Amino acid sequence: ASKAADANREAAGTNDKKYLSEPLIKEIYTADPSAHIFNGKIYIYPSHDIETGMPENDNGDHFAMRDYHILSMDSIGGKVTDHGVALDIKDIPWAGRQLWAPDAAFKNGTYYLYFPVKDKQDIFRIGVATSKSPTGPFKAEPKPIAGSLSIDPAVFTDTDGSTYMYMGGIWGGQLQRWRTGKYDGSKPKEQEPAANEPSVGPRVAKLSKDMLSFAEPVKEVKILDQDGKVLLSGDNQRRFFEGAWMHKYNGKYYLTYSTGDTHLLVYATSNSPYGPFTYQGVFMNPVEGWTTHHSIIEKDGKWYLFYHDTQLSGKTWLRNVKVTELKRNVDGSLQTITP
Ligand code: FUB
Repeated sequence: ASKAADANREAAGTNDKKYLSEPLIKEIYTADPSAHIFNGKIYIYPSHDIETGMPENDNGDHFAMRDYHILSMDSIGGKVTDHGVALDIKDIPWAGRQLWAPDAAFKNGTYYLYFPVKDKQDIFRIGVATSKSPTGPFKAEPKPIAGSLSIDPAVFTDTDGSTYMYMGGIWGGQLQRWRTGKYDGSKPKEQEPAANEPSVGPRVAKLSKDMLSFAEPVKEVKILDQDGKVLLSGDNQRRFFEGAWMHKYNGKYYLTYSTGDTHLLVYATSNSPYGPFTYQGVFMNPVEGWTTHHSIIEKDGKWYLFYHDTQLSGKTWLRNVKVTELKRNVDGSLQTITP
């Protein structure tokens, strides 16, 4: 199967569906792929999954990753290169454990790698590291971004040049512990608001020109149903769980995210990057494995979804990244992919 996939990979620019559902790389386990195009080339910033023997629990302790490898390819279906270790947890001065889903951006001639990791008090914060190359090595700033919280940074640059970071994830991602604006570690780790209370929204903040800090206080993003009511915490087929991504299409902002314990990728749209967003529907049904995490890019007039599943290992904490085409209907709505 691997040889067949490699043969397909060599066939330049193939959109063969079988190839597109193959793991992009089989030598290491990778997850949470944040894809970007820099200088016409596709770069993927994934988590690097490893076996650590940590027990599997709702807090995500079994995701105990320690470094990042960046992948690149010239085209969808092209050869995938693993550029080796780009940042190691031992080189992040404030880090404790669990290097989770990263993202990247390019501005001012510099590449920025944004990453969530627990600090030495076991609280997730988001850090930033810089490099002159999209593949690193990256040098981490001495402290986390002031005001940052939780996990899964997704960095989006709008058509006017403003850059925003979306972030957050509940349960092991700790976002539910920030409801008062301060971290509250007193409650059980997976405790959400009551089922009939508003769900916990992802957070957003505009980045400063230097890309190393927030230009404004972090705000909660509201996700509403078609009647304009905030999605409830008990609505776990639709409420935000983790893994936000942002893209813009025909002037509209598309917030895409995972529903976590119901394993869906869903989307909501708005006329503003701050929202409120209105829930629209599911665009990907559950993959193999507990987590589902994605990114979306446009390349040569087509849209692609990068995602992961557990095809190679069958273990939820040892994942592999993949890519497939994301199609839209004429009204801009996303077609549903069944992996
Ligand atoms: O990879 C660790 C965590 O699993 C990510 O931060 C989440 O989005 C989920 O994919």
